[in-house]
Amino acid sequence: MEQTLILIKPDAVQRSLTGKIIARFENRGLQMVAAKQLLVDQKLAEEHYAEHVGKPFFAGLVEYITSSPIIAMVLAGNNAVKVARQTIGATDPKEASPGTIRGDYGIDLGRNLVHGSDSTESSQREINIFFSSEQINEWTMANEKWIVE
Ligand code: DAT
Ligand code: MG
Repeated sequence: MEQTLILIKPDAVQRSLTGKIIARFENRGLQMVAAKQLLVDQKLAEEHYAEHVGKPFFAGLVEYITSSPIIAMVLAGNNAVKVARQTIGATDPKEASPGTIRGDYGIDLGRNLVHGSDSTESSQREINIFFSSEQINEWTMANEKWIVE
């Protein structure tokens, strides 16, 4: 069973889109196996976005993700990484297809609502930054009750 890290970013939390966004993933068949609200600090932000160190938008990205609370969650399901990325849509909301989260709720690249891991390697690294193994719902992971038979 694959896992992916999703962050509901400051803009989406401030706009009270949390429930609508979680529903998109649940409707798709992904199962929430961990979740918390937190204010990301500088160190956590730099660790999470390590792949973007040195890029011109890095400082702004860190400033933004630390600016107000986010929701971090782990979603599980078959091909969870790819399925979540499809549900989220293209990085730039202007380019994201209608029907995706970014395509339906956003217009600004710097305020694109949601983060989703881009590979299984990234997801394991990112999940470990935000959650301990004890915080993952092992019962749900072990009992694939949500899978439609
Ligand atoms: P994604 O979030 O789709 O995985 P990414 O990993 O390439 O996209 O970039 C991380 C975030 O950084 C992205 O969600 C928004 C921001 N970002 C990416 N490219 C940018 C750019 N050219 N200018 C400003 N912000 C950018
Ligand atoms: Mg990315």
